[in-house]
Formats: sequence, C-alpha cells, structure tokens
Amino acid sequence: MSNITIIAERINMTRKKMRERIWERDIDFVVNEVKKQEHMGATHIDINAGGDPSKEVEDMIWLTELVSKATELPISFDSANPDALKAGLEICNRPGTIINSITGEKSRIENTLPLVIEYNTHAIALTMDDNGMPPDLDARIRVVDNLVVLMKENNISLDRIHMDTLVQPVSSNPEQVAYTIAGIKYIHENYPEMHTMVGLSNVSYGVPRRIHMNRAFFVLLIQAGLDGAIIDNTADGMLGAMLATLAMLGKDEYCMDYISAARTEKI
Ligand code: THG
Repeated sequence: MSNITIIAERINMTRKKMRERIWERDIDFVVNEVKKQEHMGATHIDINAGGDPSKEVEDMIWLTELVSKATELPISFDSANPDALKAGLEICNRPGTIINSITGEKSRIENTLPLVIEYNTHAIALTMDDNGMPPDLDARIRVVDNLVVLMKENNISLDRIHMDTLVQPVSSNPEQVAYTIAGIKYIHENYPEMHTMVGLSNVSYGVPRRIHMNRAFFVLLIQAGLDGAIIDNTADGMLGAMLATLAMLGKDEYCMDYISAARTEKI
C-alpha cells in the first residue's frame, strides 16, 4: 500500500491483557491480533515479550513461532535482551526483519549491534546514549550524528537504519512536538537514505482520549516526511488519517490506496 513503514505494536507483553493471554498460551487470541493488524496495513509485526524478564526468552520463542506461522510479514523484535533477540532471529529472519532497538549506549553497542551485523537485519536506532535521552533538539541531533558514524564504522548501510527520535509527552512540554518534527527534517536532509521512525503513542501519555492526540500527531509527522511509525494501526481512524494525509500530499496517485482501503473496509 503506502510507502510508510507501519510497525504494528499490539503484541506487547507490557500490556496487561496481552501478557495474561500469552501466559495462558491462547493461540487464537494472538493469531487474531496478528491478522487484524495485517489486514489494517501493517508492514511489520512488533513482538515484545518483556512481561517477566525471567521468561522473556521462552515467551519470545513461543510468540515468534506463532506469529511467523500466522503471517508472511517480517517481524520487529522489540527487546533490550540480546538472548531474546537471538532466539527470535533464529526462528524467523525474513527480508525486512527489524531489531528494535539499538542505541548509542556502550552495552547495546557491545551486545546488540553485533546481531544486526550477524543476521543482516534492519534496526531501529533510538537517539539515546550513556548520557540518557537528550533534552533538546541540538543534543538529539548530536546523538543522531554519532549513531550515523557508528553505522559507517560497522559498514551498516543507512537504508537499514530507522532513526527513532524518541517522543516525549505533549502534556509535559509541547515543544517536544516541534523537536520531533525538526529532528525528522534534519535526518531526511542530512542522511536521505536513512529512515525515520516514531513510537507515536508516547505523545499522548497523561491525557484522556489519547487516540485524538496520536492521530493528529501522526498527520503532523507525515507532513514532516516521517516514513515509519510504531502504532496501533487498528485504532480508530489511524489508517484513514494516514491514507487521507498521503493523498492530500500528492503521495497517492488518483487516491488509489485510499479508495482501495475503503472498498476493502479497512477504513
Ligand atoms: N520506540 C521503539 N519501540 C517501542 C516504542 C518506541 N516499543 C514499545 C513502545 N514504544 C511502542 N509499543 C507500545 C505498545 C503498547 C502500548 C504502547 C506502546 C499500549 N500502552 C497502553 C498505555 O500505555 O496506556 C496500554 C497499557 C496496558 O494495556 O496495560 O498499549 O517508542 N523503537
């Protein structure tokens, strides 16, 4: 469909209901979630098995086997635990597979970056390092530049990297939205082969009726050139907002994608 990477976020064991069903080994529930997300335009299925650190590897194995049978889509392995990432990658490493995530932190450079190389995957790079999350735009841009140097040193081409500029809640500081937009523009201007990626829902943390914030933010970011997002793409109006925005930006010739999504009752 569109040229926007849509990483569907629902298979995430930090969510209570998901965690409970997965620990019950409820196959139908998980398969249904995968199918629903795929039907609604997902390009990747994110798997986060971080419900209980002591069970993460076994849960990652169970989920990866199940998800990879339920869909042909590549998986986004969402973990800071290299053992869990490796366990998943050994089961399913299709073209387009993503390691979510690497950072500029020493420990991740030592433990996770080698997996990106060994398994020849894509990776989401979070703009943080051992000093934490940079507070403002300039500091974030410095972290982006450092991560790009790190990729070049390791011969990882930038078209495998999805730079995640880490969204902060609008309720704590509306300037964060401007930083995210400026960050996306900076990346596309300076590193045109690199992708941009945002975990959208952090923006609405702490406010009611979060979907409105998430959807509006998505539209603003698409306008800024964002080419990937981690979202609940099944959430009310999310896919419709994306397709309408792309059509109005002239990125959907004759509104073909929009019309086809309507005909198939996705929107
Ligand atoms: N960037 C990258 N990866 C990420 C994130 C990111 N992975 C995790 C997260 N952020 C994106 N995924 C989710 C998955 C589920 C929910 C939010 C983000 C979610 N949260 C509800 C809440 O916060 O209220 C529900 C909690 C519950 O059900 O218990 O559903 O930014 N690279």
